[in-house]
Amino acid sequence: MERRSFLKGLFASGVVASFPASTVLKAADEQELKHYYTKKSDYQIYRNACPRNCYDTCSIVSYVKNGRLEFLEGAEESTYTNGGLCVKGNSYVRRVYSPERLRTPMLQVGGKGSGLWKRISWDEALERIAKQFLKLKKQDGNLLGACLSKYSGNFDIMHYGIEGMFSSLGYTSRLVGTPCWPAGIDAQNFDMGNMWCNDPEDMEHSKQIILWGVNPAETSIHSFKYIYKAQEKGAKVIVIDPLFTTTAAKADEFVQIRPGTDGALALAMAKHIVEKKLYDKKWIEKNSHGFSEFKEYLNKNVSTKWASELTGVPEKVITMLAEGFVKAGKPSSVWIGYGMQRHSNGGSMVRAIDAFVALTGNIGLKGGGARYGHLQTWGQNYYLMGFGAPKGSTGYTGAVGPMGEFDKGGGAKATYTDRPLNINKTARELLETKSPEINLLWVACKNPFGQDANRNELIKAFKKVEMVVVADQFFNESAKWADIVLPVTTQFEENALNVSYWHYWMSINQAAIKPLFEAKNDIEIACLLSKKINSLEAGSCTFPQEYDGEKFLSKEFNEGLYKQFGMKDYRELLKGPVKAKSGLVAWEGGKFGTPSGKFEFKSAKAKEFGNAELPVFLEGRKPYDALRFMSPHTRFGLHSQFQNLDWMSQFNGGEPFLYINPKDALARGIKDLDLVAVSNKNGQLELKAKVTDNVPAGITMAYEGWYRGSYFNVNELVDDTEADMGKWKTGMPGIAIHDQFVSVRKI
Ligand SMILES: Nc1nc2c(c(=O)[nH]1)N[C@H]1C(S)=C(S)[C@@H](COP(=O)(O)OP(=O)(O)OC[C@H]3O[C@@H](n4cnc5c(=O)[nH]c(N)nc54)[C@H](O)[C@@H]3O)O[C@H]1N2
Ligand SMILES: Nc1nc2c(c(=O)[nH]1)N[C@H]1C(S)=C(S)[C@@H](COP(=O)(O)OP(=O)(O)OC[C@H]3O[C@@H](n4cnc5c(=O)[nH]c(N)nc54)[C@H](O)[C@@H]3O)O[C@H]1N2
Ligand SMILES: [Mo]
Repeated sequence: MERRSFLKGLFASGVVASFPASTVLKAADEQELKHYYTKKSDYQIYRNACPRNCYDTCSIVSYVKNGRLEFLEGAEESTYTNGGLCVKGNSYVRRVYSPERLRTPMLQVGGKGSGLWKRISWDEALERIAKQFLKLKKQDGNLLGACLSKYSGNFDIMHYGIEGMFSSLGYTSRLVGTPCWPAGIDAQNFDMGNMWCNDPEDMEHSKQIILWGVNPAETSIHSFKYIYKAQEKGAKVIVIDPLFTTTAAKADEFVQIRPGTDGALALAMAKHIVEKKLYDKKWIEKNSHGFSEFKEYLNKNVSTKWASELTGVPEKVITMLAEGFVKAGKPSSVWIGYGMQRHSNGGSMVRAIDAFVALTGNIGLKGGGARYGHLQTWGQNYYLMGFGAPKGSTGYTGAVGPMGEFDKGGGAKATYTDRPLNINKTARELLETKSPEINLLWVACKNPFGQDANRNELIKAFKKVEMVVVADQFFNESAKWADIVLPVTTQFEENALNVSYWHYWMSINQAAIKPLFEAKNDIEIACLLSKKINSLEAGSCTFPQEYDGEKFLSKEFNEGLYKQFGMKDYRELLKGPVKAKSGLVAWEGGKFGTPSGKFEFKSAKAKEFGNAELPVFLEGRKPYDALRFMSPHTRFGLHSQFQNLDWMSQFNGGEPFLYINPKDALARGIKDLDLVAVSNKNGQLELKAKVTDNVPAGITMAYEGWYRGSYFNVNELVDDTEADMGKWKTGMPGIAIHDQFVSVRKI
């Protein structure tokens, strides 16, 4: 931020050359100094956006000179981005020009994992892939043997054209669901009828904020200014987390809880305010359904003593937390983190927290709410998804569910669909799916080896599939196990459109520079594949055959979107990001999207999906090894992205650590920075230990991520155990990423 405001000052004065660089900028390298001596008018300025899977989805302004991206700033028009980028955003220039970017299509001639690669032309790559699609169709009578693994490497709207490419080829197999937030999505849908939260910018009006299992100081830094503003106005900020996080360090109070027990805490808080008659009786009577049954459940099953034993939180703290939230007054808010629900009982924890917030009457208020996420601004046309399967295509007719087999029972049903496979069990699905087996896997915007469970099983799975295609910017471990690698562009080399699942801004992304090397964007690749496969066998693909980024982008807008954003033409976005004009307060007036139209303490829908009707306590997974292992997110990377850059590596030290409590370290003879082996039934990692009481005894932690020069992968230790919810709205249950256990020893 400092550097940005410095630059801003320089630009405001028009010319920079008068600054005595030697005194002010001692630390700046030559590359940086160049900017301080130039006029803003020397640059071509473009609008861009960060398309990564992140709350903040920043609006970017980029500065280009002689066709080269020189530097970036956060857009100032967005009050959320507010002119500043995070450490990752500021490293983008290096990402674009990274010497390690994939440059040309490649074929692994020695077979998967052999490391024997040959550079091939785009034409050869596409011909090989097209022929594999045609072979499978001929052999199986359908394209269910082709599978797409795509998630969140790039979350811009245009990239849904990758799914569109698959739909345009026929009915295929899809790894559906999400490893990210599904349990909480279902929970909020059961309770309120949608996942919908307020504009984060209104947190500044909150009288108290509980950050419950969320770490915005690392994962949503732009939200923090609103938290600080609330704090400055006297709001207490409380963090509930098993780990003493960066966010906890900035809070007024930190409540350290045993992982997976938050349901008990929230229910005990609910019981306490019901007992003390501190709940919002009027709101509950008017706007809720099933309160008396919930109250009965609390009376029979919940006590602060019971919750204290389970959670490790003293009874007094539980009652103070509950009373404090009510007494702070309205509006007060709870931000429920995605990290918290990655447990076998994650959905039930979110339901319990929702119930507590509802009891306090804080839902539906500006500055209030049980905040989780929203998709209110995602009403684009998804134009590239709409072309449909070629005439005569057949597909899946079986039950929709994990491991579901293609029903060959005569194809009695007239309608075909794609075959859904579970994204959280990718290895298992690739190995076990039959009739037909998966023999073409297309991986884009996804790094299964970095981010999916059962890494060692994935090696077998990738080897089993006849052809694996990985489209990426970098040679990650998924690429290592591919047959064909396709180099893709960064967002600065393509047209795109971005919205957030947290804030309410929409940003356009322009092609600021030409594609580097032979890289092509995913949608152009789809067009080229369409052209190629149709040339081999006419009528094989309905996807457009000519790429036109601007035209495709223009097709995303509709009247509803224009109305919501108060726009007449999408080109208005070229002047800067635009914020939605409506929907900024979730559930205003107590009108909910549930069958009863009320907040449902008692949800028939939850029962339909095999969950309890009420927000009840569900016990977490039993330990299967000595210490719990958690793998949360870090500010220096976004999943497997950014930490592979040389800049970030220099900045961050570039190596992973196992964080372990002094007690656990002492018991194992481990000293700070000793090399340790961390192992369990799934695999083993070797890394240095950091002995710290930021993690409590009994818990170890390593940040997820891919580090430069290594295939280090926390998912070596993570299995594919399911979360309790997610199936309804995302198609598959979530994954219990933090319910893992390990042994640790010095090596
Ligand atoms: N152990 C553990 N595992 C986790 C998590 C955890 O906390 N702990 N978090 C989970 C969560 S919350 C999530 S959301 C997932 C994320 O999992 P992924 O969606 O797989 O995550 P990324 O590493 O962000 O992106 C995947 C790849 O997309 C590539 N990419 C970027 N832009 C483009 C593009 O335009 N086109 C193409 N073709 N590729 C592109 C990147 O280079 C990267 O290799 O991970 C999950 N896995
Ligand atoms: N810099 C950066 N920003 C990111 C990302 C990134 O990788 N890097 N990823 C983006 C994505 S895809 C996501 S999903 C979000 C994730 O955003 P967050 O949810 O903020 O991040 P996590 O690190 O997954 O988890 C948050 C916290 O949950 C805690 N937690 C785990 N189990 C429990 C529990 O049982 N109870 C409680 N109370 N807390 C628990 C962890 O200790 C951790 O501190 O961030 C987004 N933003
Ligand atoms: Mo995520």
